[in-house]
Amino acid sequence: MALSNQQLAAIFQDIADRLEIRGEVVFKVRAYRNVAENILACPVAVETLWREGRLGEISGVGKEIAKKIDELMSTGRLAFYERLREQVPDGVVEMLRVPGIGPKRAAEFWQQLGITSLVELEEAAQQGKLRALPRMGEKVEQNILSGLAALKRQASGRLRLGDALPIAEEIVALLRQVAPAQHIAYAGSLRRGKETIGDLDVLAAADDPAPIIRAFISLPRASEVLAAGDTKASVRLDNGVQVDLRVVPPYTWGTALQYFTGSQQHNIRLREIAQRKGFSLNEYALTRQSDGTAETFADEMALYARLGLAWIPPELREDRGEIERALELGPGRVVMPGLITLQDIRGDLQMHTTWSDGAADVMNMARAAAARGYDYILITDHTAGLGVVNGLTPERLAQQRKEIDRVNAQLSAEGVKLRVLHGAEVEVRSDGSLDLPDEVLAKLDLAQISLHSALNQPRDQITERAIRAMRNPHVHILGHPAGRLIHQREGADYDWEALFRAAADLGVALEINSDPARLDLDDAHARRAAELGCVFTISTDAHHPDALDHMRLGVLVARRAWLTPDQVVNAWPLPRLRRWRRRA
Ligand code: DGT
Ligand code: CA
Ligand code: CA
Ligand code: ZN
Repeated sequence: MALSNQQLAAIFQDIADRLEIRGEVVFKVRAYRNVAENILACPVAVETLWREGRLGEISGVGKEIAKKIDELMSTGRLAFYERLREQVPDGVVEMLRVPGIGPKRAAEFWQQLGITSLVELEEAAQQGKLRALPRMGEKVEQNILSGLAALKRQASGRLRLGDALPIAEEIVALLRQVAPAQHIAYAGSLRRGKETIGDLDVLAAADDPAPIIRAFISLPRASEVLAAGDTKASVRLDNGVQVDLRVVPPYTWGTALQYFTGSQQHNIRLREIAQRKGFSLNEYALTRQSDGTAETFADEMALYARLGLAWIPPELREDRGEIERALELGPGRVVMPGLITLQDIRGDLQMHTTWSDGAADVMNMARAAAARGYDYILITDHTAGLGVVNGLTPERLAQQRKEIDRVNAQLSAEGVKLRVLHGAEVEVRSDGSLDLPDEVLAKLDLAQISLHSALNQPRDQITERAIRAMRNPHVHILGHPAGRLIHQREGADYDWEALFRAAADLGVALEINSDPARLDLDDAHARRAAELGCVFTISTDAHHPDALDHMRLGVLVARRAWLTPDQVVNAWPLPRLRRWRRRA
């Protein structure tokens, strides 16, 4: 078993990490770290030194460590290390990769909160659970969340929509302070609402670009200026994301915004249309090829109109049929004018409270939702089958109903229009049976079902399982259908066509889960489901009042799926929702 110096050093480094997390005395931990460094710096293969009995020549290698190297070299294993790996979970060591987390913090998260993976760490930070620990506050949680986002971005090269959006908004707001009267907007895949973003594209209109460029390259979060010219610049942010800025003259705003919004496929189609009319099209102008006269456009609508097209919402610009629709409708019109918007949303149909793994009680979630202008919310705490959380039994559900009745009475006494509905996120067991008996389900205002376990079942089995669960007449919503986590976990391998046909047939709504890690269903699946006649819910799955703001992410997914309010159950007034509940 030949171990390279790097491999050996990595083992000792890992031993040091795990010992430190376990709370070992400092000098011992330092001894392993020193050895790891000295092995890396060693010009000779440690294996050679070992064969020649010269391990003592490596600085820091005493008797104890020499014995360990000997065991590793001769057997390829190290009993001490294997025991240590059982004692300290890999997921806890992985936390050290998050900027701002050292062994002490990792140990606290593990021992005080039972966190043993990055996924659990992220959930705990989002739910505001870390701030309960000593010397930790909201700021630390925010830093950990942005550190986690940076890690994920490194792994995939792309940032999740929910992580990119606040960053872009902050940049736009800061630039706007410099040039308050000008157009400033993000473009690119973010404006189209894609679920992941490669880089951020920011566009500004100004006669004098200099102050905007200066403000951009000195953004507090910019750690590196990649390029800075008279009208464009690029920076890298502290979390590794690249941001490109273009400043254009105001009279070309429409042409530039259209071009930099993309998608590339959409732009290619648009250029073809321009060429057929005898023009060339770029980010500056539409230019007549016969005589070179250039037309510029101050807004996008005018550009689309000049090409004979209706204006197309950015979320649809993927060359998935929107150009054909725009040609049919013609200039001055809008493609899918009824596309769902955040203002159409009247309620949120998935959230958790302190009854299971949420951070706030029913009343606080209700007040937070009322502050967002909603007419209703559905409380959907986990049922007991999920195991890991404080899940609801039929008895506790009955108690929860009483609390919800009290909250509703209080809200109505205060003149608040919001109503709290009683639901549950019911576990679908691996055979498709549900975690609550029918007579309990029947008492809920709406029942949502979710699969959290055995997501890797073969296609036929998991499809059958979900359909069996949806056949229960008390079931209304299938939560986060794929069960995917962006950058972390592929979803279930359904026969999607069969699943969607069954949902449409049974009148079960499919959730578009707005959690930044989920966005599930995704845009393509939701669009296909809609074609097959399904209806949807757009929910936040909030475990904390602040997470109710994720609704806009789900709405972006729904817009990319071409959905209208008529297809989204929680865009309906409460009486229509109640009628739908009693469907045959
Ligand atoms: P991303 O950043 O990978 O998430 O995707 P986008 O769509 O933001 O792509 P990006 O940042 O490379 O470029 C922004 C937009 O600029 C893109 O959507 C369309 C436009 N664009 C960039 N390069 C080209 C090009 O070579 N041809 C055309 N037609 N458009 C381009
Ligand atoms: Ca981009
Ligand atoms: Ca770009
Ligand atoms: Zn939960």
